[in-house]
Amino acid sequence: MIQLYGSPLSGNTHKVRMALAFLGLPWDERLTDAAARQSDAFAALTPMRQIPLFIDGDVILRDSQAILACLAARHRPGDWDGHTPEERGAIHVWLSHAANEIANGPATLRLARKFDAVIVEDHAQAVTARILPVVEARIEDHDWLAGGRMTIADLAASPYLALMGDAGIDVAAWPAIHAWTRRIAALPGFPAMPGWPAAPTTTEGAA
Ligand SMILES: N[C@@H](CCC(=O)N[C@@H](CS)C(=O)NCC(=O)O)C(=O)O
Repeated sequence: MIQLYGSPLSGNTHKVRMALAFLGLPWDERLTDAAARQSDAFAALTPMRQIPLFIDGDVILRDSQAILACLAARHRPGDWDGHTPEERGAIHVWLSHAANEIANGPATLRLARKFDAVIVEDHAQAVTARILPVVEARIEDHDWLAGGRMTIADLAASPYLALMGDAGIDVAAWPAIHAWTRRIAALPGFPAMPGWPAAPTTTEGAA
């Protein structure tokens, strides 16, 4: 069975958790807290000592974006990872934003607010101010980040935007992003994550 080293409040872990749940794949989640990440046993599995870490038989893969790409290629090729070269390119734009601006902006602000991490606040605020309007503009008139359906772009980019309230960001200022994260929460099999906005109710959906 697939093993996923992660932690309940890790947005990066949640990217993989969502993919596994939407694919209907069983997995065994191994709680890997800060102490466990520093252990020699964990370092032997991944030199970065970071979660998420995905293990399936002989395959050991780190980095949430890389794990999503592997799962898409295995289980939803040409769908979750793009139908055409252009769509693939568009998906990779968002994988890069997830690993760069979203990680260094909203995710970093959340680390400080929720976990007391020491950060360079001005930099995190500046990166956040740059990326949020870009996501909001895309998602204002599209349901999904790339292509006309959910792809790994949405799985990679959404957790730290769904959790922006934890980062001290005013959710009301970003209504399209908020609605998109709720759309993701409404997908069949969505695994719960503390702080993720709830799926729309049936009444809202009918309105
Ligand atoms: N690029 C990696 C970043 C992973 C990451 O930053 N994980 C955090 C938890 S969400 C972690 O393990 N932090 C501890 C550390 O960096 O030492 C990914 O996308 O998976």
